[in-house]
Amino acid sequence: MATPNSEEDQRKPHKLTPDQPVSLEELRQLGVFHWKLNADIYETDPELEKIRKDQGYSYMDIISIHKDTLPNYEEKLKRFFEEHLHLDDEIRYILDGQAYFDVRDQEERWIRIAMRKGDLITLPAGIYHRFTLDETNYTKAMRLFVGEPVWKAYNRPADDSDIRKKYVTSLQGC
Ligand code: KMT
Ligand code: NI
Repeated sequence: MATPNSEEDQRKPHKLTPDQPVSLEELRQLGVFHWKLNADIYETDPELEKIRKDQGYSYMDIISIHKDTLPNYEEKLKRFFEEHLHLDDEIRYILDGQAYFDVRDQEERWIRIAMRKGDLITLPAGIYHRFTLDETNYTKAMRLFVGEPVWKAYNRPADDSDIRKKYVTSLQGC
């Protein structure tokens, strides 16, 4: 993990010097949860089945993010990298390739989360975040959702929205 802030190529690691690693515990305090699974068996994986059942992730689809497979690739990647939030949790499971999710911490710093094959992550509703491919320019991800998916993104600033207020309140006392 690292903290990107510069105008440099978004696909680069953007680690601070010296590097400032962020623990999974710190991510949990932001409401971000992580599992490591075996992506080679995702179609039959009982561990994934259990998570889906326990969390109510009834919906799933698979998105392949590569210039030859994703319609409107450039435009979508640009949109994914704009700082935004959603009204629901964003749940992504990397099946192949790799990518970065950036999330804001309590002090507005960016935390860059390097996602590799087998990483499943949940970003809470109301957290400001963004997504980018890395220099390999390819990932395949499963998108999970509770009920019918809503992909709508609210670009920052969305500070007056109920979901943002609820999220900010949930951080207090951490
Ligand atoms: C989002 O809303 O940030 C995304 O859907 C990111 C791309 S899906 C791997
Ligand atoms: Ni998002």
